[in-house]
Amino acid sequence: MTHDHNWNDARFETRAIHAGQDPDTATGAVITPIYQTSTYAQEAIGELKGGYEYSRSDNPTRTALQTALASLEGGAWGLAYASGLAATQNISYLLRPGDHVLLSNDTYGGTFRLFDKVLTNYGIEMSLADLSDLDEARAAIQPNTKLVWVETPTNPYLRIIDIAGMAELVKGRDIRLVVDNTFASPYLQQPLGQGADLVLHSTTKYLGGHSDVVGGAVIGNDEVVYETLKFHQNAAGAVPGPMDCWLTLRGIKTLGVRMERHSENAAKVAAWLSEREAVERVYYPGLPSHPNHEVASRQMTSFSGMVSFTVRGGFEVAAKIVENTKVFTLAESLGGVESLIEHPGKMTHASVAGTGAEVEDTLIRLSVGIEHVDDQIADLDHAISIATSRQLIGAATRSAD
Ligand code: P1T
Repeated sequence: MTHDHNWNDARFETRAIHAGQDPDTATGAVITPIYQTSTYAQEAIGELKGGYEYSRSDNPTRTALQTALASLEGGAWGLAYASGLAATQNISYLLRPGDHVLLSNDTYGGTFRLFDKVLTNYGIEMSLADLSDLDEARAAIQPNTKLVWVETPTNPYLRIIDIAGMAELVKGRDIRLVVDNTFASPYLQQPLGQGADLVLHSTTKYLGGHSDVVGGAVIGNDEVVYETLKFHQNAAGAVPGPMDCWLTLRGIKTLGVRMERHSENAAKVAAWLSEREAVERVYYPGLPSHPNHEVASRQMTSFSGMVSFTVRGGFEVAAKIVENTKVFTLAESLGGVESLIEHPGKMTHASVAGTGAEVEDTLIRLSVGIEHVDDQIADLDHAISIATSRQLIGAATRSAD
């Protein structure tokens, strides 16, 4: 399988369908085949037929995915991994003992756990700061800082970090700026064009888009970094299987239309929640009241499908809401066509407990899917009324005592 045509001049939606995905040269198959093989016949010792030797090192279905990912992020290269965290681990191989990593204080719990509980055992130092505040970010950079790890929008508070501002801040220093672009997807935001050195994805989310595969990716432009990461992709071996690569490619083809609808629905859900008595605060970068709305409007083309909110009445009310929706399934993860709801404090961000980066226990996170928005809103309305009417009944009973 070869990729003769360079699709990089085509528009995003065209690249999503064609980049790295030319018809198979061996058979004409229009859709990239799942090369379900671990190894490849050699003509003579070390003489490869089609450039492939062993599927941990390379596999044609993975090559197609990597080419597509690079094209969508506007990078020179892409590398795919078994999960988003495997991709994060791979980037950590750029570090040496004594190096320091600065992370946003609002970051996916698993990313925080990898730096805090695993990489610190190997001499990597880390600290947290609110990177949506550039002055705080500047003050938090240390002489041994080698990576600044930006997630934007952040998980779960949907803060926006100014990518171009952060790039300016690390310029001229021996620091790499990594942007975890999972919540936005390359359709809405392309960090390399705004000065980031590397882009990371949990392809499990919007890129895969159907909650049927776990994967990760790193995209960049620097060839020396590529050689190091590519070496470790093979040497450490956390690679995705061909079926997983194929599912991710299949998802990527519809990324543009899905992100349009995710964003449209989430904007309506966020506006509706903002008007509810039971809702204390809504976090959505598309709301003009969001503190980073201006930065979001500058660096994203729309605001994606993630909405977080806090409720009045404590943990009990939050728990009742997440346990009483039907269109929104109570589950971790995000970015699929179906809506999900979760309690970050007890679920995705349980690993930040006791670290100072905790989330409120009245916080609920929504991954707004592409079902009809009226059904999504009716579902939330129903769950909120169950949760709050129980609270009212409880209050009435207490006052009658
Ligand atoms: O789950 P995995 O594919 O390993 O990706 C980790 C990851 C990395 N970055 C971000 C921004 C993420 O949200 C995640 C995974 N997040 C969830 C499972 C979640 O529900 O938030």
